[in-house]
Amino acid sequence: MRQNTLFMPTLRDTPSETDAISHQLLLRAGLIRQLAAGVYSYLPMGWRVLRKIENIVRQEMERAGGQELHLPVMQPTELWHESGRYADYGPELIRLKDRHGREFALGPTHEEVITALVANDIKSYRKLPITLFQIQTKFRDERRPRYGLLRGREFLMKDAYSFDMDWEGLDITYKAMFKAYHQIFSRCDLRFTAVEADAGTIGGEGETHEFMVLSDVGEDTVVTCSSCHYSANIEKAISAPSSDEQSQGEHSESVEKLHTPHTKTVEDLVKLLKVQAKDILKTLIYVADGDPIAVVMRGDHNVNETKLLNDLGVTTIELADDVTVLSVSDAPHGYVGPIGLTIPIYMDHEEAKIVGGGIVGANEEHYHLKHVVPGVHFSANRQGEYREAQEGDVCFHCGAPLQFDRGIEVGHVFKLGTKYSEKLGAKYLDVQGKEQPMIMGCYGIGISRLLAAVIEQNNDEHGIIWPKPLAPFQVHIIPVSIKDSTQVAIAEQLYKQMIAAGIEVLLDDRDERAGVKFKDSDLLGIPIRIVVGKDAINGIVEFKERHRDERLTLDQETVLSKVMEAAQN
Ligand code: 9G3
Repeated sequence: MRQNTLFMPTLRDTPSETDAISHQLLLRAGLIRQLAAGVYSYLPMGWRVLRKIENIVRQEMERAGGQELHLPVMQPTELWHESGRYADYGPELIRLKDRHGREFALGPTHEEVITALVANDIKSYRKLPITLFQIQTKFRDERRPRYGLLRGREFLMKDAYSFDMDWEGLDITYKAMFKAYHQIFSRCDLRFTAVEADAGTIGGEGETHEFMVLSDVGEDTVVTCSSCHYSANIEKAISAPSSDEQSQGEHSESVEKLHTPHTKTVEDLVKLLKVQAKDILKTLIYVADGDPIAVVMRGDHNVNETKLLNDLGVTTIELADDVTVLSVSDAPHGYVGPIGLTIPIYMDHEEAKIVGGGIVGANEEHYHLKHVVPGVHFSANRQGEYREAQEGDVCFHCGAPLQFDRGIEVGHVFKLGTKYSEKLGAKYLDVQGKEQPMIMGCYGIGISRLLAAVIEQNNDEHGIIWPKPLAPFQVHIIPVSIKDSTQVAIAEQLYKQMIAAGIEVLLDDRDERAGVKFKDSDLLGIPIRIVVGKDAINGIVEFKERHRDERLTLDQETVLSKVMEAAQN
């Protein structure tokens, strides 16, 4: 392609209010433009890369046995009523009415649509298992779209859905998808890790994994063991406090009432009583599906609300407001304690080990109680895994230190079981002629998010450094001055030669200063650059790769073979 005609509006300066490097570079290199918050246009260079990502995904999904189809964006909301999810997502589910007043949702995902489709046309075990996938625009009205393509309101997703006869079959399909995901992210030259994830409200009955690209703009926290390679999203991660973390506390003495004025937080209490946070047992009041509950947690630990929600088997969980706190404890939060509460008390099984007793709220404003021993002075209705893993914890498997990294979720695979097939009637007749529900899985990759994630991991101060399989072009030919007829002639000759050899090549035929050409070339990040400068008269050109500083001077005749060899590896 000739750059003079190419629609690639580069920006010299960093656009304001962009807080992710990928967002800045996508805008500066002229790959995307924002139409509205979280809504983007892909310009030619951005679209070329997106299509390359799509094709890698397509190839690997087909290699894993998936069949590509294409589902509508407009989904009758009857399906969402049938699946019972209509009310689950609130304003995030974008709805509209057609001219007849019928309500549709703009598809945020397609479990309902695909399951209704399969329910209609697959009835026999002979047609199972089957995995169908699409690459489709999704709509999710995020409250705060941000970081450019990393969290948009309209984005491109590959979503696949599998239908098996039984759980054993699903296990085989799940493993095949898992392997395909490894292939996909490896071919995109990404550093990624698969982590155990929380099945969340999608109600997956089985395991679920997320594929995370490590990056400091990632919104997820990944907990990884440095030795046994346990890895999980912090929403799900379990860990053990390091042994010296165990609260020593004094041996158990009788409970003592302390006057602790104006100590609404753990920090206030630590300061006033000159104790450590781990000697305090804080009592948090939550409302779970409308009912108040108490969670008792060590002062230096945090509640993992996802674990709490899953353990209680409720749909919603949130911290109680001040009125609710007063109604269950007679004291404002900060002075709430477990002794005397009449609501259910949940305690993390680690907290139960607080030897020597801890300091708790006295359920009386400006007072706390000391030497309170769980199981002696109060008992929890239930002990479970409610604590959020934190820095300093050790692996519960092998005791090694845990690492905490931020990650961008680029893929998510789920074992769904019968959650949708039951509701939407996807049943098949088994070999005995008996009707059985299909066992489903679903598998997503954020395609547009992947484009941004690749840039997050492949950039320097000059711009993007595309992994070769994804670059918009393989070679960038730059004649230093288009006023020099020799340089233009040789550049054109090399350009035609490479096109004939099937190489994707961009020729910078613009009438621009050399500096501008080189800056744009570094910004766009094409892997191989051929500069045709003053030595062209002697048939000498310069060869440079974007990810290396070294420059080679080559005879014009050897350029093609050098490019062919460099383009492959
Ligand atoms: C909604 C809205 C947002 C959503 C969903 C539904 C996330 C929703 C989970 C999934 C699960 C998998 C198939 C591909 C892989 C992920 N956000 N999820 O179901 F109505 Cl507004 O999408 N779906």
